[in-house]
Amino acid sequence: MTTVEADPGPFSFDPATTALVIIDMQRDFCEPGGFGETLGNDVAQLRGVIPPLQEVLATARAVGMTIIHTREGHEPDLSDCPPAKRNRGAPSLRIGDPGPKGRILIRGEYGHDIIDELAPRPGEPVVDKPGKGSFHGTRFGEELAARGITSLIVTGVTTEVCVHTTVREANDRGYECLVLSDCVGSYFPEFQRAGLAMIAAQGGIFGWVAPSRALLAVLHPALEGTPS
Ligand code: TIU
Repeated sequence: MTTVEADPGPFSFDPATTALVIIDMQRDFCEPGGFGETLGNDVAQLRGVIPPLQEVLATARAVGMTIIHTREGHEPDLSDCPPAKRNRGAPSLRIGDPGPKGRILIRGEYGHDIIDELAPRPGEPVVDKPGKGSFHGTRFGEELAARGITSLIVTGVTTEVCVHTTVREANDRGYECLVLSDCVGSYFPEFQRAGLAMIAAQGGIFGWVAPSRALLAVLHPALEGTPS
C-alpha cells in the first residue's frame, strides 16, 4: 500500500487498484466561447488547475496507473438532455446552440473535447456523461469494475458541481476517493474552499483531500524504483 498525507488523515491506496479520474477538462468549461462562459463564468478561474494536473497525469502514466477521462455533453439531437437542464437559467447560449467552438456541450464538437494540454492517450477510457455525476447514465462503474478499481484519485472541474457529484456517487458505491485540492477548480473561490472542506469534514464524510505534491511525493520514489 502507498500512503498519502491527507485531510482528515492518511489515505492508503494500492496504485494497481486505483484510477486517476480526470473530470470534464473540456474546452467547454476551460476556454472562452463554451458552456462555462455562456453561464456567465470567468473561465480563467480554471486555468490554474492545468499545470499541476499535467504533472499528476504524466506521473500516473509513468507508474502505469489506470487513467479515466470524462466529458459532460449530449447527443446532437439532445435526446439525452432533459429539458429542465437546457431551459434552466438565462445563459447567453443554451446547450445545443451554435457557438464559436461549435454547438454548446454537444458530443463531437470542438468545444466538447478535452483541452490539448490534457489530451487522452489511446487506451485511456473517455466516459461521456449526460449529467454532472460520472456514474449516472454511463458505463463508468463498469469500466472501474472491469479493471478491479477500488480507489479513485479525483481531479478536474468544477469542484462543487461535477467533481462533488462524482465523489458523492463514488462514496455511496464504496470507492475511496482522494481529491487533489490544486487539481480541481471552481469558478467561485468560496465554493472551492467549501467544496473541499465538505469532503474531508466529519472524519472524511465523502473522502480525503490533499495537494498534488503530497501524492507526487509518494509516487515519484516508486517511479525511481526506490522504496517509498
Ligand atoms: N457549471 C459548472 O460549474 N459545472 C458544470 O456545469 N459541469 C461540470 O462541473 N463539469
